[in-house]
Amino acid sequence: MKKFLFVLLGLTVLGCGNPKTKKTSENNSEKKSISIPVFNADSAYSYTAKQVSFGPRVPGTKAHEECANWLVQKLSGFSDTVFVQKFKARTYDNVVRQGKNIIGSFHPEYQNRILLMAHWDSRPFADHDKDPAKHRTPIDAANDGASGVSVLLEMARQFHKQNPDVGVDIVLFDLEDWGPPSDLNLSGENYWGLGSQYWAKNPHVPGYTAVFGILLDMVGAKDATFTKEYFSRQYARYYVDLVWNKAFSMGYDNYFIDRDGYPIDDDHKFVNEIAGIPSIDIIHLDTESSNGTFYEYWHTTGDTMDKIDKNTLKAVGQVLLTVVYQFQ
Ligand code: AHN
Ligand code: ZN
Repeated sequence: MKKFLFVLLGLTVLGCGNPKTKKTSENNSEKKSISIPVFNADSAYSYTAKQVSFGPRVPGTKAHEECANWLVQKLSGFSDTVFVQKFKARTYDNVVRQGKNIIGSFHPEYQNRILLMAHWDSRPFADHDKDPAKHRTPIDAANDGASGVSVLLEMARQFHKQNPDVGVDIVLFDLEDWGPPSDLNLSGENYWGLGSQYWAKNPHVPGYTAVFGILLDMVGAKDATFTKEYFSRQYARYYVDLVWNKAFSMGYDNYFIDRDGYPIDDDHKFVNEIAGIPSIDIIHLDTESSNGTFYEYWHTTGDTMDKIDKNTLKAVGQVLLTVVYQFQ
């Protein structure tokens, strides 16, 4: 049965009560032989390309609206329940903007849940572009946004074909990337992650919680390096080790690096601090890049489709499918 729920400004329009019956297989501690689906990187790549084809998904634009409709349509085809959470948030420039968090749930009746997250909006400013004339140009956000969403959509497609025996929520945050342009030197406020701050204060299901969360941020570039981001280690060390050790055992130690990374004010920080769900960030950190912290084309007009490599999408997607299907 498909349910299609719209949650508008935090008000549930259609209720979603907890079903009385629980699947007896839930919380079954017996060891079962579990088959893990194969993550299809061609499919994930096509989902990245589709998002980029709308143009920069900047809140308030036609591209943003069209992409939202497409994401809802895709998630509706794969998950048991879809929630569209509309919200208003004030950006650094004191303008109140409309955002839409888009959520797809699998086994909504299960207590045991894994939270999977990415942001789907595009940054309105290429403030780290080497050409200063482009510092207010919106970005394609192929990697910084679309890549994480595309991995989660391909995972959703696999969940639909073969349900994992755990509840899963895919949360696509809006308005992550409207933080102040760097030349304004504004800091110290929570200007980033406006969609995740809203969701953490107003989850799509009242009282929602999950065992742990995983945020994907810039997971599509060639030769990406995912070091162990600081807040992830502070709040969810066990899950950092779980994911990284799984990646090592699968031969993906060229992407998942056994080294500590800087603290990043990303969506997972709010999910940890406000919602209290231990959450990690799989984020492309690179201290050798020209920006000194992130992937080379971060917040530049160069964050385009040609930077996306199927091998990276595959590594992240296959590791996460393994973590989800082996979870018990
Ligand atoms: C800051 O730079 C403070 N936060 C970065 C979070 C982010 C932006 N991830 C992707 N785009
Ligand atoms: Zn960004």
